[in-house]
Amino acid sequence: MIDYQIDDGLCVLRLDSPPVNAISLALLAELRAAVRRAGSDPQARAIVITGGPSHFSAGADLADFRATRTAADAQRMARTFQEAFAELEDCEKPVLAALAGKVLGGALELALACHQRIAAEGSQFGMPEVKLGINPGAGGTQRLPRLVGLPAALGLLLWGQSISAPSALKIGLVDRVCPGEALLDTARELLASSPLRRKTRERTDMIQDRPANSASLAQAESTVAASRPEIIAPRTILTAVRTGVEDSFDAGLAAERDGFCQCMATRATQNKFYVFEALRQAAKIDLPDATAEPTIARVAVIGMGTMGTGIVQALITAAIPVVAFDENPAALERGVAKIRASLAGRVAQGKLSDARAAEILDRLTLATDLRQMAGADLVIEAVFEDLAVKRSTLSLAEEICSAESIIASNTSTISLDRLAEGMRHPQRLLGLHFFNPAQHMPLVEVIHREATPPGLAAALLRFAKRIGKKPIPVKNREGFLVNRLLIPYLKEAFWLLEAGVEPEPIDRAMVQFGFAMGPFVLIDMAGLDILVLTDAVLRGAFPHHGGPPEIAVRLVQQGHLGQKTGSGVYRYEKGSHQPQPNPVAAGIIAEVRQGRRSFASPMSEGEITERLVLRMVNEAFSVLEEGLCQRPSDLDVAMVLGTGLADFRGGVVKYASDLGLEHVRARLTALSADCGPRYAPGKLLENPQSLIPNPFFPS
Ligand code: T1G
Repeated sequence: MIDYQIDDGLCVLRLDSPPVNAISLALLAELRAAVRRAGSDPQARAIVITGGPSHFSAGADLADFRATRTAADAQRMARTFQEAFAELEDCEKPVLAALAGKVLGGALELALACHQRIAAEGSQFGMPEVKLGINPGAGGTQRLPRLVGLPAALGLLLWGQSISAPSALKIGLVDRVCPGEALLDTARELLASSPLRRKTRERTDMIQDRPANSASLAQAESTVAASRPEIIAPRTILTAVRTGVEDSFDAGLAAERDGFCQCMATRATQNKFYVFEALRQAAKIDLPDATAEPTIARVAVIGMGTMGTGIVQALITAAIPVVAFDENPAALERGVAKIRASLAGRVAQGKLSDARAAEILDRLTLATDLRQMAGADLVIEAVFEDLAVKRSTLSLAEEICSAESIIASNTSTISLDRLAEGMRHPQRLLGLHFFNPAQHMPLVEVIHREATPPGLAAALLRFAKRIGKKPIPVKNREGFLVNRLLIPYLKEAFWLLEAGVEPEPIDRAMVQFGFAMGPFVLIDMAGLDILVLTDAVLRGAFPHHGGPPEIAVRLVQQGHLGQKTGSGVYRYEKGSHQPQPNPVAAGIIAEVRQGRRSFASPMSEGEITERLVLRMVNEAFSVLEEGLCQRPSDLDVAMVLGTGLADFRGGVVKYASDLGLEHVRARLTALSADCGPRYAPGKLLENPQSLIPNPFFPS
């Protein structure tokens, strides 16, 4: 794990623990021993600590966290890192960190404890701990402010974003930037010219301006005040930083350890770790060897509506040549104009160069003649969500493209078996369900049927990874994973309206629960017509879902489809996405309530949350019972990536597991008595063992 080399008076210690040089406690102990050895090695005038070209290190080994069962374990872990890095800092010989690739979390803290730092071009520096719901535990909250000052340090610690090598040089995080291949030579030259042993912990020049410090801390307080109460890491970071600046380095270290322990004990942090792991698990798909797979080099997309346009942009941005077809030339123009505007926006933000933007657009061919798609290896159908429209498009595509081509539908709900009826080669139809906006949303449901040859499913899963998406393999069934849960949830929200609850408290409750937006703001964005259409498909397959949500049906009948028509459940000023009360909707809601003899009757936030979230939970357990995904955590990953459900909830299945499945079953049974069979718990909940064990700190 630590490669020890003496090279002309320099002791080079190289972290060597693939794939990302994660710093396990074992590696840390080995590093400590190696530094001690170099410290007394007469051949070594100075020490260089380095790693691999793509990863100096991804930080502390998250696998070690699984063994963290108690607060004492967490204390011990943080103290071990802190003491190891303090010993390194006290080394009698100059220690220089030669950094390349990713330098994250505990790895950056290791570099901060070195006396000097140089970086290869292309390196990335970050303290992502806050994204895992923890504060750094290896001295980062103390050394970072002392090296780069409070504003830069708080930015890195509270947001967890990575910065580039030039930015790191600018804030003083590193002392030099050089080409990767010159890293060791630059280290040698710097150690020869200035063999410094400057201890970051003793530096005060960047934190001695007390009024400036107070101003930075006060500004950070307001940021932290806005963060979710469940996620305490921003607060513990601020407490540790403030203690270290206003009291002492050692007091700051103690506050850092305490904060680390408090974070580790929270459910929110446990769930963030669960989602981190679940995401990596989801990527592990048993794929047959690629030899049996068709190559996908050229792609055709049929339909340049909202989804088609987003899919085309995602593909050409991922270096895939695309032929985009739409029978309506105006739709083609609108689509390409949208892509141009989106790319121009990224150029304006400095995220893309003009040349790259032009390169991306060059990969796009617009077609008004279907025959132009003949050479495509993959044809993606992204036309309107209607069975007949999709079927005729699929059979047209079959006529045009070769028998070897894969045909994929971007349907969000319709069974592929129904879409394949009438196709000449139905076995080559799969689902490739992107999420809106497709150019940004990471999730893709890759849907396979009984008849799907494994090689085709594998080819699409690999293809989705190739274009930078997070694919989840799903067995074909109406609604697949996300919409199977989301549509009943949205429908239930409309039933709460009928029952007398107002839209605003329902939306507020779901934002409070952890969704990026409430159900009505979401459906206004996606379109109420989509809800009515997809619900019709699900009702056909799952009659126990109950009848159509009447308020939604009436709004659609009267043309209130949501943002795209300026009004849905809410009203929208031209060019604004800010929801305003919609008197028309209020009128329809009152009429439907009257018809149901129900009146405005408030419901507590807890009741609203239980009603909506347990509706998804029950559907989730049906999905697991039907074996539609490889593992329960895949369903959680799909809901977190596909619906904006916050990762601190872990996902719908994890949430139920945290509530306790006995309790969930009892609540569902009670709700089914009031609301009907859509809440009746399924077989999987009949003998509920804990489905997803808690990663650490058993409750
Ligand atoms: N520990 C253990 N394994 C890790 C790991 C880590 N920190 N980071 C990545 N892996 C594994 C990952 O599970 C996968 O394994 C493989 O590496 C490739 O990862 C004391 C407390 C580094 C940007 O939060 O953000 O330091 O699935 O598929 O897309 O204060 O992984 O192949 O078996 O994600 O190229 C802080 C977490 C730790 C960084 C690479 N560090 N990692 O992304 O590949 S806490 C982080 C990442 C800490 C100190 C504190 C990303 C990546 P497998 P990958 P990638």
